[in-house]
Amino acid sequence: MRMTRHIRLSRTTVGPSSRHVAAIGIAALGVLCILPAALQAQAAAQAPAGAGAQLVPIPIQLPKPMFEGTPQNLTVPNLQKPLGRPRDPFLAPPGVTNVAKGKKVLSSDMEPVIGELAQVTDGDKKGVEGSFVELGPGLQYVTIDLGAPYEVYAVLFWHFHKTPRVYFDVVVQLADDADFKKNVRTLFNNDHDNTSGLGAGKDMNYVETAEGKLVDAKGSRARYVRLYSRGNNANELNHYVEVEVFGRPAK
Ligand SMILES: [Ca+2]
Ligand SMILES: [Ca+2]
Repeated sequence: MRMTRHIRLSRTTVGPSSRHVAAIGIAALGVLCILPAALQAQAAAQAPAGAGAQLVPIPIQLPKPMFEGTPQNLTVPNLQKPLGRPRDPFLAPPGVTNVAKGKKVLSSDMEPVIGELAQVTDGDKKGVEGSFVELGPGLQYVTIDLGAPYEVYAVLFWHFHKTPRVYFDVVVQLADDADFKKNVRTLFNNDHDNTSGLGAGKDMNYVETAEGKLVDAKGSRARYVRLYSRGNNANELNHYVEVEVFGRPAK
């Protein structure tokens, strides 16, 4: 359901030629004019009351891809098929930006194997050596303190994109407190067998690319964002290139 909405939106309006960035804003406006009433209602429901129905693409800036084509020989179960084209624009109310940039990062591994926790929100999304932080083996998390409550529309993150990889038991949560005890909401969970004890998730495994993984947060109010993982198909370690949180200050 979470992926369906914006895919349907853009299929309705945007053909193959819409990949041009310049056309996105116009296309988004067009969407709202020609969408069937049901879809318009759906789009409006994504925005909080009083925000109006006009949604615009969130301002995503992607790093340079480090590899091309569909990864081969990845024997990972429950693996999402690559889209085979750029991800559709993700729509949110105007004024939504990456509010995680430069914000404080906490972790289950406060002394990373390689790099520093600050790299999770430093704006460097390059896939090269030196641009990711490496956390220890097994289940690890990073928590981003946004510093104040925000309406969160999307969480976009890159574990590693130097080579195609799949990170395991990826769980993304929002909460009102740094310990994740108050008002915890799970946005994404592909730990289908509940190895991590956070509950069994129904989301699929996916291959890391320069596009990152985008998770819909539906405008939920939160100050803290946490991402879990449990190693990857190449080793037992956990990595982060960058985490972006698209939101705006909560009223
Ligand atoms: Ca970074
Ligand atoms: Ca698992």
